[in-house]
Amino acid sequence: MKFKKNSISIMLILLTIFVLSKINPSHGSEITQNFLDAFINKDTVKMSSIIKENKDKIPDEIKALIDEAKLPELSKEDKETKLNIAEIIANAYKNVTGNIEPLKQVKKDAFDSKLSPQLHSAPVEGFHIIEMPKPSGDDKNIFKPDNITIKRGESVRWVNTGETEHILASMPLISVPGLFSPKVEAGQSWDYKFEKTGEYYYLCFIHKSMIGKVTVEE
Ligand SMILES: [Cu+2]
Repeated sequence: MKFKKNSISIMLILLTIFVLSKINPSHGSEITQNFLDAFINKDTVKMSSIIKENKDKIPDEIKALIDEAKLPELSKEDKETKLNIAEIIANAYKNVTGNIEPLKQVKKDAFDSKLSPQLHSAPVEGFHIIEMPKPSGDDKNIFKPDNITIKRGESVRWVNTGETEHILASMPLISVPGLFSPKVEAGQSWDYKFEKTGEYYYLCFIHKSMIGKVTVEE
């Protein structure tokens, strides 16, 4: 628990630094802009009061930012900035109202935006195969494929075809929980049978940018 709390506060600090370095004066509506001004001035009292005064409108503000982030003409950097701003507002909204749903949605969308298009995977001899290959050239460690849809009751086998070890874990907050592998050494594999439907968001505990998703349908 302590570890989680620490890593969440470190994430928030990193996010804050990142957003502060990217902010330009043209993000969203007046409410969003006022909130960002308060955020830049580290005026937490004002941030809370903006959320309180506009409680009913905030989920739509967040949704608008997410929709803007999906516009195809936006650069990757602008997309990330929009989603980061949405996350900060959603986080403040959660703190004021106790409603965590908008924050979950932002985090899911931010995660989804980093994945390849969803693939309807076909099992081979009872397993959907996801490789963890050796990084080549500029490539980082990845799950390949990183975004598959399977049926309930089916199994996935993660095969480490690379040279370094990996540990798979469900993302807190946004994932159906349950994925947590032991160390998967080079040349080894790990199997998991999906008994529950839903969206499983996961990452490698060692290489945090190594992410994947398994969607389990009925
Ligand atoms: Cu890894």
